[in-house]
Amino acid sequence: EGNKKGSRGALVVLEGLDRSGKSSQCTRLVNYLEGQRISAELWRFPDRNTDVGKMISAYLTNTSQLDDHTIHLLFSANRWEKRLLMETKLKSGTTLVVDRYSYSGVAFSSAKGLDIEWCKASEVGLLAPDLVAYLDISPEKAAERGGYGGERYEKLEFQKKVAESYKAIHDVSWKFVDAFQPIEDVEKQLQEIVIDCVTECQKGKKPLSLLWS
Ligand code: 2DT
Ligand code: MG
Repeated sequence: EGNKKGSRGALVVLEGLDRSGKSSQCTRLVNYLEGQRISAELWRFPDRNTDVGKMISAYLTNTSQLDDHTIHLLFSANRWEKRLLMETKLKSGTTLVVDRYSYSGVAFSSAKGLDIEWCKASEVGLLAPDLVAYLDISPEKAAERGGYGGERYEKLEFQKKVAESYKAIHDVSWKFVDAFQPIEDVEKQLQEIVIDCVTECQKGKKPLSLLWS
């Protein structure tokens, strides 16, 4: 792994509304990749373990109040502080399966009314994913699954705005997966999409690129 020139791991991002199944699918995907003898790690943003992540967590649990721009920049900072490690891991041949990334950053902040271009600016220069898989489910169906916690943003009305934001920022490279299917069907589709991407990156002909492109 990672010894052939240019060979590297893939940066795979799962996006979607709350309760779309991202976290379960990320876990299943990493297990699958490991079963295929592919070195893989599960990452998630926000990473609540860092100092910045603790500020984010306090905001999400309504323990602290922050200006919309301020929290947006903290979410970005939380990715910037992980950027170097991310690059090191990818170059050493490890595939990263990431539960939310810059797209959540832009979708959630712009759903609050912030300008999309302003939201993107703090993400420019972060590593661009090799694949974005969007777990597609309507806000209503996601809400019916229950299990919204008490966190900020976990409300149907706001999730509807986030769904609109995702529609505004997605591009043709995104893979949309119907997330209302049985969990095993979603899992199978993701495996097929992801294995191709991992194989391409292993071949070493696809250099890492940067957001926002
Ligand atoms: P989780 O429920 O996945 O822990 O996310 N969010 C996330 C943002 O507003 N901006 C970001 O950059 C990221 C990564 C989405 C907690 C909430 O944080 C939102 C839901
Ligand atoms: Mg959540």
